[in-house]
Amino acid sequence: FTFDFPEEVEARTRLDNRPLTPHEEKTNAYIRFSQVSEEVQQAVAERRPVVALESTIYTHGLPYPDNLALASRLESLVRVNGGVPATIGILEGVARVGLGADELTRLVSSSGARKVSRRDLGFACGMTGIDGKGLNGGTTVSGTMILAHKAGIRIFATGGLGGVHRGAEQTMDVSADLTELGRTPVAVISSGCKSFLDIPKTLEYLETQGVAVATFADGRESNVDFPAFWSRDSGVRSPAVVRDEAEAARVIYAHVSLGLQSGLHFANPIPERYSIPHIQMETTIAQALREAETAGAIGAASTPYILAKIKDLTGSKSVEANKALVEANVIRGTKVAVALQKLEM
Ligand code: PSU
Ligand code: MN
Repeated sequence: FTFDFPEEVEARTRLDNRPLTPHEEKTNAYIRFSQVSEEVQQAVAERRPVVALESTIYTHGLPYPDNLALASRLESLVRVNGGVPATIGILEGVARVGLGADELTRLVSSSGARKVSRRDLGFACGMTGIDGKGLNGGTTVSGTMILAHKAGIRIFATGGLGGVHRGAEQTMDVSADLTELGRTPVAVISSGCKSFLDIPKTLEYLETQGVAVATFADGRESNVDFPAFWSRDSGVRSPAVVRDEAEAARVIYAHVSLGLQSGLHFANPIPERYSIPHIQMETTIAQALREAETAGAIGAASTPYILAKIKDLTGSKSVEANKALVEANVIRGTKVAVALQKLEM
């Protein structure tokens, strides 16, 4: 049987990529919860290399307008390397894949944007603020993966992954990024995870979840560590290595062709000249963790609090390193997307 909708509603349904609810069918009132930009839709349809970018690093990581500068820089890095960027976030209650320049500015300059992981998506899109408008939100790795996958995007580049927190055997604080990687077939390129987390437990958890984890070898033959964000070393051996972007693309191609529904993580060690030795970061991290505990920053507030403390303690050094590594990850991610497109042609 066929639905008989007004043309406009039909067009919007296609954009939103979801069937109408019975209520919407009956009333013809259509609520739009998500929207993929024309450019991204077209690029996905033409199988061009699209790279997803998250927005929590802007809403919860950097002040305005530094965050906007980084956001535009990352998008242009995707473009000059032959890809199409898709910055993802929640703007006025709509989950957007491919935010335009004005929309990006509105999101990253807004105060009170939420941090949106899988559990928060329904709230962020379903509730209204006291001003009666929809909410704004920066999507985390998990939130971004879900929306990227819905839009048909397979590559996503960012700074760092959430993980299993130290003391998780007491608090059970395990980032939703890890379970998302277990259930959503998107490849995330990042600089591993920060060592305020428990890296061995994080890798164990990813294995349990069936997540493919490899580190870019960069010419090293053996003893490659899983990187710890600011540090190329972590004292923990990476479960696997890939030589270059082409090899990463072949792994993704095989993984997806086998019908695996889990995700992949390719760790890209921070560029050498920005790397801060693991041992050196430990003192700073220990202090940040103590202060987080004193302040009672737990749950979703924990990661942003610890990150802000580390930023205070290390000053511009860690911020510069942070920007350098996310740029390197975006370039790498785009090259993987380009290599994947070649395999599929
Ligand atoms: N790690 C970083 N930088 C970040 C984050 C993690 O080095 O900005 C952000 C990402 O958006 C990540 C989220 O998905 O924090 C994880 O938060 P939690 O630990 O609450 O799951
Ligand atoms: Mn958590």
